[in-house]
Amino acid sequence: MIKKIFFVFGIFSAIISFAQKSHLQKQVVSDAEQIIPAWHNIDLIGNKFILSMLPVDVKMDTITSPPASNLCDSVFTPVFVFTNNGTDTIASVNFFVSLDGNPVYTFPWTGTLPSLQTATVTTASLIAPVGTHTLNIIALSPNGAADGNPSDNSHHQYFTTVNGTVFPYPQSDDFEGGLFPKVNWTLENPDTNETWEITSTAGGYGNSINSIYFNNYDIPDDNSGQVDNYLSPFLDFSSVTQPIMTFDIAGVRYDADYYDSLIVFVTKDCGNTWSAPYAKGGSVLATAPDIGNFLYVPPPGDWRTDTVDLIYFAGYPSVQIKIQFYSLWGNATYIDNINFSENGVGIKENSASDLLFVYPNPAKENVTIKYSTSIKNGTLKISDTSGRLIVSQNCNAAGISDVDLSSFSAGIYFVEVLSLQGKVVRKLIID
Ligand SMILES: [Ca+2]
Ligand SMILES: [Ca+2]
Ligand SMILES: [Ca+2]
Repeated sequence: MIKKIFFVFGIFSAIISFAQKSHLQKQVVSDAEQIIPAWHNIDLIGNKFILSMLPVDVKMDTITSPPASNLCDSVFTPVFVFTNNGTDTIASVNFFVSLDGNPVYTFPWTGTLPSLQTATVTTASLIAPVGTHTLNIIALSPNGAADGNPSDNSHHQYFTTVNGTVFPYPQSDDFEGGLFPKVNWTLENPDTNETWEITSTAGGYGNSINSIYFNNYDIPDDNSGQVDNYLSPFLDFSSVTQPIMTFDIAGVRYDADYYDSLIVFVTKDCGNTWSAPYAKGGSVLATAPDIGNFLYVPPPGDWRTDTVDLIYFAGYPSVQIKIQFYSLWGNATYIDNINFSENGVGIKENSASDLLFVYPNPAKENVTIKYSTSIKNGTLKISDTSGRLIVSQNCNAAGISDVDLSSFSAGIYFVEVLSLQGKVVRKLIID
C-alpha cells in the first residue's frame, strides 16, 4: 500500500500544491484502496479538477453478450464495451477471452478511439454447453504498450446455457405411442409425489386409447400447493405467423373446496420471463360435475378442446411451453392430443371466440377477416406493433369483414376481435 501512495505522489507532485497534497494524503491514508480508481477526477476542498490522466489506460465496461441470465443457444458471440480512459488515442487492444477459466482466444481489436470515448467490440463465436459458465475478458497491450492502470482491464459475466437444441414447429402428441414424457419433453415433479401419468382408461372424445392424467383422487394426503410442470423442448417459431396450441381436456373437481388448476406458460427468452396465455381452475377447468366418491374417468362426451393463442410468440426462434398443474387435491384431470399448429389448421370449432381467420396473409390491397356469426356486439380492431389503432369497427351478423389496406404501410399488424366471448388476436403481415 505504501508503494501505491508514493507512486501516486510521484505522478502528481508537479501539478498539485503542498496544501492539496496534505488533503490528498489524508484521503490516501484513510481510503488508500480507493485512490487509484479515483485519481482521474478528485474533488479537493470543494473544487473539482482533473489531477491527471494516464497516457495509455483502457477500461473494460460491460459484457452485453451473453447476457447475465439464461442463454438459449449454446453458440454465442461475446460482445462488450470498453472505454479509453487515457489521453492517447487508442488504435489497438488485444482482448484475452477465457471461458470457465480456459483460454479460448485473443481477439485483436484495431480502430481509432479518442480519449474518454467508448467502443463496442464483437469477437468470434464460442460454444458453451448446457450448464453454468463464466466468461472473462481482459484488455491487454493497448497501443502495444503496458496499460498504466491494469486494475480495471478485466470483466466477467456469469450465464447459464439452458438448452443448446431448438426443435422445429409444429409438434403434436396423442400419447398413443405409450411413451411419456414424449422425447425431448421434460416432466418436473419437485415433490416426487403424484404427477402426470399416461393412462389407457380414456382417450380424447373416446377416439383413442391413451391420454395423460393427473390423479389427485387417490392421494391420501392433502397435496394443495404442489406444482407439476410438463415442458416442451425449445421450438422454432421464427417462420410461424399465427401459432396456436390446442389440447383436449376432461376433468372434475372433488368438491367446491378441493379442485385443481391448469396454467400454460410460454417463454421466448429461455425462461428469463414467462407469460401465461392460458389459466383455468376449479369449475372453469372442469368439464363435468363434481365427483367426491370415486376416481373420475371421462366418458367421450365430457371432453372439451381448449385453445391457447401463441400469436405474441410468432417469429421468435426459441419458444418453450410449460403446462403447469397446480394441485388443490381435486379429483382427476385428463389431457390428450396436444397440438401446435398455424391458425385454423385442424382446429375444432368448439368456441366462437376461437374463430378468427385472416386471409390472404400476407396481404397487399385487401384483407378478409372472418369470425363467428355468433359474436354479438363484438369489435374488430387492427393495430400496429406499437399499439396504434388503425381500424376499429363493429362485427357484423354475416361474420365477415373486408378491409381496404391501400392506406396501410407494409409491416406487421394485429387483428383483434373483442367480444363478451373473449379476445382473439391474429398477426397480419402486409407486403
Ligand atoms: Ca486500465
Ligand atoms: Ca390419445
Ligand atoms: Ca407432484
